Amino acid sequence: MDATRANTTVRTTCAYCGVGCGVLATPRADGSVDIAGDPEHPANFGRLCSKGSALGETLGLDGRLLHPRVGGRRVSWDAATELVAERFAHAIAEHGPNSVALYVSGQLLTEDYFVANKLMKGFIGSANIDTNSRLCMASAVAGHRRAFGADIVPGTYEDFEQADLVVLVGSNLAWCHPVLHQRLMAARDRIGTRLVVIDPRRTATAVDADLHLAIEPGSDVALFNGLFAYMSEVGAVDTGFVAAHTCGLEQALAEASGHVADVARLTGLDPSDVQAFFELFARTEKVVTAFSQGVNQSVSGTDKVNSIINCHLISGRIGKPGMGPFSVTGQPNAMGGREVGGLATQLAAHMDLEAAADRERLGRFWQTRSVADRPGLKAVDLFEAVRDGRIKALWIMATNPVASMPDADLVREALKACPFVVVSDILPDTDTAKCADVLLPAAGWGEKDGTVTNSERLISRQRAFLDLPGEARPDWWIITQIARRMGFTAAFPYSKPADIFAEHAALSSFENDGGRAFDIGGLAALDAAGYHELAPARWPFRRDASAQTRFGGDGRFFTPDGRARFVATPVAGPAREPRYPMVLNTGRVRDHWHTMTRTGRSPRLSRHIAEPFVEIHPLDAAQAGIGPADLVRVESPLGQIVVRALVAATQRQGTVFVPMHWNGQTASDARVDSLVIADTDPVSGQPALKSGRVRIARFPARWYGFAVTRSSPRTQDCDYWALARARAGYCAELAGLADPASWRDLFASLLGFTLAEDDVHALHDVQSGHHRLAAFSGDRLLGALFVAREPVAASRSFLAAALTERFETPQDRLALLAGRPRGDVPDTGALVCSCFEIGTNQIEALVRAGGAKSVDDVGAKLKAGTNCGSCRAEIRRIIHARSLENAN
Ligand SMILES: Nc1nc2c(c(=O)[nH]1)N[C@H]1C(S)=C(S)[C@@H](COP(=O)(O)OP(=O)(O)OC[C@H]3O[C@@H](n4cnc5c(=O)[nH]c(N)nc54)[C@H](O)[C@@H]3O)O[C@H]1N2
Ligand SMILES: Nc1nc2c(c(=O)[nH]1)N[C@H]1C(S)=C(S)[C@@H](COP(=O)(O)OP(=O)(O)OC[C@H]3O[C@@H](n4cnc5c(=O)[nH]c(N)nc54)[C@H](O)[C@@H]3O)O[C@H]1N2
Ligand code: SF4
Ligand SMILES: [Mo]
Repeated sequence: MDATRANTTVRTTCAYCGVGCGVLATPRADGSVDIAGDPEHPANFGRLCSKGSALGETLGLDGRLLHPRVGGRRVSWDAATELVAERFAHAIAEHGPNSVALYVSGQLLTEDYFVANKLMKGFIGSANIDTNSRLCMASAVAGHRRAFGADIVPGTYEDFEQADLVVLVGSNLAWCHPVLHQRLMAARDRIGTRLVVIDPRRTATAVDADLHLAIEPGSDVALFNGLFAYMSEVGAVDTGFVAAHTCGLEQALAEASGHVADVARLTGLDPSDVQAFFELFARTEKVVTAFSQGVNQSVSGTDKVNSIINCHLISGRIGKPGMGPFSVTGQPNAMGGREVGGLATQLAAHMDLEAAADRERLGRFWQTRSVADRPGLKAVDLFEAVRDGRIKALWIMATNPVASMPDADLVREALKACPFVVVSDILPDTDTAKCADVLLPAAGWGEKDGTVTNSERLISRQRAFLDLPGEARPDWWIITQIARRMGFTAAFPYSKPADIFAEHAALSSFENDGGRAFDIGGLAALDAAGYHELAPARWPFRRDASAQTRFGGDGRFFTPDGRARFVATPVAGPAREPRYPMVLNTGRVRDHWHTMTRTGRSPRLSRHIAEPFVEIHPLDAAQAGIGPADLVRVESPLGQIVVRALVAATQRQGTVFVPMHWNGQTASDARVDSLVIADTDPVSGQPALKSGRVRIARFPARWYGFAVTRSSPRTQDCDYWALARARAGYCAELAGLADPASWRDLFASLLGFTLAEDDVHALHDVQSGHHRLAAFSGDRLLGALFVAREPVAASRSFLAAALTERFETPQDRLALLAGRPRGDVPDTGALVCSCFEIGTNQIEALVRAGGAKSVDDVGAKLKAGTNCGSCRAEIRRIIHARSLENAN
């Protein structure tokens, strides 16, 4: 490290979710980095969640891509960029601009995103650039544009704190936006905010709700249409606002039915719950309705968004303190991507691809005649075009579509069939990077500089606090080099992110008389120092400095007549597929991020949930003959995966939930998107990632195993495996359909080396099928394997900790094989609090001993739940379960 960096604290922004928390990062001389929340950042005021707090554990360089590679061989940057430019130019010359494509990401910084979009839509002259935001925010964008005439999020996080009622629709806020959730819960403690959660699953977020509506998947439109009609009937209408600032009320109301009985039937809810929700919503003025992927990722995603907005427009509850519809964004720069026009259907700075005046304006600004004049291919269509040969050259940046796109095996096939695939990533071996002809090493979080925009339109700086490793380069630099080599030198003169930001800001106010909501002209004159120092700034940030915190409160919208639109949202029936009777719901867990390329490297984050799973209602599990912790085959018309059964009444009957995180490096067959058919919303093109159709069956494992190993285990001899990082090595869950010829050989192959007789301790009970093996080098454990006929019951945390201990006596080694913690090493159980590494057993013991009656008591005694707060709902669940037990 550059010595000047050591011990210097840098203000930056978290690499993960759209809450956009400010982070203080302090690199140390030993290569570690201390991470703390930034007390001055207005998104988090010093808080961080478990993922943010563990950012320091994800920065190591092992496994990083540090040099450009062509066909697997290291080449110079000159050679790599020349090749990419030449192949793209060649495809364009032969087959036209629409024969090339870019697939980018809401995890790029605004500056990266801006130049990628400029290259494609302004100079190559095609709009074939789409982004993983198509899988994430496209329905929200389309819904905003239909209702408001522009992609605006009207409110701010403060509204969550000022509301009397917060309705969370298809949002697991406690796990996915934990710091915003914490702000909400803190406000609730002060002012008694009512909380309604609408989610088919009883999530950690739903546990805390006053009312949880475990809705039939996909039926949100029926619920909000019902609410809309009810509000009209009971007169919860702001007639002045509706008359002066909206249009389309009658047509929209004609589509909606407010009969509670109908709504209950369509949504699968109890009529009294529906009634209670309608009454509460109608009578509460200060309501925030926040929504996320349970809304967006649906064939009716855009209609869901508009059905929610309709309820806010009719009551005029928008753009005022404590009220409004609020789209919670996923990725750190989901919003920035929308500002630069990252979607194939938009132009930069919120200009409209389909409006000639906007295209001409952009051409004037960029001094180009090549502005794309028709929308490009949306993600699902784009990979379809790659597969059928229409796309000859594809460049993927900062996203892993072979793991995250629906019909993911088809995406892999498409990449294999494509004549030229370029991938810019920080890792060489993601499922997608493995399909690349050219790999370009990108700079990662902490190494790069730029800006991101969070859910509440706050633009914050991400700042570098580490040197660029190897030959890694920031994405904007890579794109700029290739643009120049394609002949666009004058249009890509950038030497630093500040140059790009200045152009982006200038474009936003170029010929903008207030008709375009996105205007940050007030930041266009920042010089390099001003950009370096830029404090979090909310848009709009106009040149005339007129302040505006929210949109819509003044009744002004961005449609041609300035009025907001009610949109009629018809109710669609659920699709049925008798051979695949269950609905496959997918999403996130608390401590992992997407395809695990970063959080998978953190031992701490890997302990909360260490294995891919399928959550099944007990009755469905019983019917399929699946017991707790069995392995399950989840099958769809597209393929199958094998994951662990989590049998729980939190799941709605007839539906299962599988997390999206596990990839080809962390599990044998757990890429859930290989099961999901690529059905899309007709308006937004966003895929329905929460409503696959599947059937489930017990995976007929002959044996189950659990192993800990010091180095990465070789799992090729196991039919099922899932890996997680541990403090000093790895944990592996294993299973096989047939016994191996020798358990010792299987163990040796797992460890990857031949074992000397003396180094192995083993216990075999052939009768019961229990086998336990451990290999030592001196007093250090190299690895251990526990095998059983049923799911292995040994304590994972105890065995993982054994990798860090010394085994001096034969008794110590025997105790390990017995699977028993030694007296001095208590078994902490499954991890609950990642920040302080507190497990279930510790919390249960405290509660059982009468030492804690509340989450705060647990915090006072064990510190659990007192830092990021992400685990408070789980602690509450443990206390609740124990108190029931004590009562019985
Ligand atoms: N820990 C963690 N946090 C993250 C991420 C991560 O990977 N890990 N990713 C970030 C990103 S990019 C995003 S987009 C956000 C996503 O944040 P969320 O949208 O909150 O997360 P998900 O788990 O995808 O889905 C939310 C909920 O939608 C529910 N749902 C499914 N179908 C329906 C339905 O038909 N109606 C309703 N009302 N609900 C339904 C699911 O049961 C699920 O609990 O999280 C961000 N934060
Ligand atoms: N079934 C199902 N599928 C889903 C979802 C779901 O809920 N269910 N959610 C969808 C949603 S909302 C989203 S947002 C997507 C997310 O899906 P992806 O975008 O595929 O997820 P990530 O794993 O975050 O991929 C980011 C990639 O960028 C790399 N990377 C990290 N930093 C940098 C950098 O600075 N530069 C470059 N060039 N690369 C970098 C990482 O190593 C990683 O390979 O998944 C979607 N897929
Ligand atoms: S809530 Fe957590 S993941 Fe999201 S930005 Fe804040 S610290 Fe990062
Ligand atoms: Mo997302």
